Amino acid sequence: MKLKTLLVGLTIPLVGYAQSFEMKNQTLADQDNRPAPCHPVPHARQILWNETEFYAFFHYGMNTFTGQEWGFGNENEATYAPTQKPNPEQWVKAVKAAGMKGGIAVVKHHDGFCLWPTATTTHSIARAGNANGREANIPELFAAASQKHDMKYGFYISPWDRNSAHYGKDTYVSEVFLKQCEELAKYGNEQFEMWFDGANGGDGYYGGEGGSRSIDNSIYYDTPNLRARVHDLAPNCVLWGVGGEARWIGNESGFAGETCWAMTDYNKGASGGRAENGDENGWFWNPGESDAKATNNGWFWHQGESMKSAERLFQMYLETVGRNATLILNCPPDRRGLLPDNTVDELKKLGKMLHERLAVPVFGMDETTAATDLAKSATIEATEVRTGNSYATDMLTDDNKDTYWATNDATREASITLTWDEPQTLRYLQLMEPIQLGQRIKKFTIEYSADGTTWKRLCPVMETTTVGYKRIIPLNGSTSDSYGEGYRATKLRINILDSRACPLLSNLSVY
Ligand code: FUL
Repeated sequence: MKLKTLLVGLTIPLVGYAQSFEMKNQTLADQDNRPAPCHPVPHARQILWNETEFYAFFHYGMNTFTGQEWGFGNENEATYAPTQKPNPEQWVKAVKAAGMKGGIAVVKHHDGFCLWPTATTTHSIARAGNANGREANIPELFAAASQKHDMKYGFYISPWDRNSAHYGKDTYVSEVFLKQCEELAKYGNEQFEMWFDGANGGDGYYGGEGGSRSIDNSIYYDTPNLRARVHDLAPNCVLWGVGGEARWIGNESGFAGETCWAMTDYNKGASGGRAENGDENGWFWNPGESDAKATNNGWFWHQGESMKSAERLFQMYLETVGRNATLILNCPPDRRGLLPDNTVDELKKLGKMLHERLAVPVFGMDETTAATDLAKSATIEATEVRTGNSYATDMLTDDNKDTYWATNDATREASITLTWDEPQTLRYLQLMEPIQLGQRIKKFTIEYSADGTTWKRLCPVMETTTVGYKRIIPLNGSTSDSYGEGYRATKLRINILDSRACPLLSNLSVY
């Protein structure tokens, strides 16, 4: 009886949160001796999402014209009047030059104003103040530009709607919000993420009724139904935040914890306790996304807007993408519906840095100017290689995320040593786990040797605990001044000291 109750209790959240708990062949029956997955493991769409790594956020809409950050919902639609025809293709090209792989356009913020003509409300561009506004269907143009430039894309649709008379009632969810999500899901089934902010309730215009509406985020939006309906139309679209398939990293400053698990414990709240760190024992695959501003002011464009420096943005990249989170970097278009020149320029500088320091492929940059991956010219040896054909250390440098180095099942500690014939200058170490088999590594250290016999510890002040989808360690231990002089070395050693199951690594790069 007790067991039955327990099983029922277990089944509900697992189904609800789209986890894959499929049993794989276990070691003895499997001739390839494939390591068993260490649960929880991501859904295939969550793996694809993780591979997007670095993408843009475009906050643009009614607030761009009122100068506000949170519109009340009573704005006259005619206030939305771009001085030129908005050009999302310019946005997409600018962020591609920064090494980004996609973007999310805000097409409805909390004020409820929709940047596409929709059957669900009159508070939309259909009543914009000029033809530039009325004729630019932003999701349609953004989707087309992203497809043309081979960039992933998705939309931010605020669940909280301060304009709608229905908000707070059941009719809002069934007749407005779900329908809007479905309308947007139809702008291309290759969308990678829908962004559902957690801000909700409180006061608003609410169709003229005003007052305050309070809802319970965890049940009001009928999330299981929302997930099913969006996934029918866009199967690889991860529903962020309220959707429960990826989590907020817990701050808007552009950093994840040095320890960062992709799992959370739902019992500790929607973010699963400390969102910056995740939870080693969490039941849900709920990976972290860090939303941060490239500018110094609000999420929306404001007069006199200035950009953060490329060096500061590079630091954010190291502290998010380099710590097993994704980075969604906000670049707000102005009243012309264009990214300002200073944004475009700084993004270009960032792209150059990522390319020259970490070999990030950047459109328009020559491969010969990319950082050299020194792991490819090293002899790599491990203290142990799993019995079987395909788990040797050469899997670490074959540029294939599906192949990996592995140890035998009982092993929790192992070292990997890279040796070069000539001394090399080392600055960054990048490691990746094959997350389709779960996140495993709990602790590691890094050492180098200049003469090949004596060893010195690198970056002892950083927590070198988790790896996950991707970990990038600046070897001098500083993310703000990471490039520096580097270390002259003939050997580099990574010592894995603990792991949730036998350790696996799919990639090892050194720059
Ligand atoms: C927040 C919103 O309330 C902000 O306005 C912004 O859209 C940010 C990305 O998410 O929670």
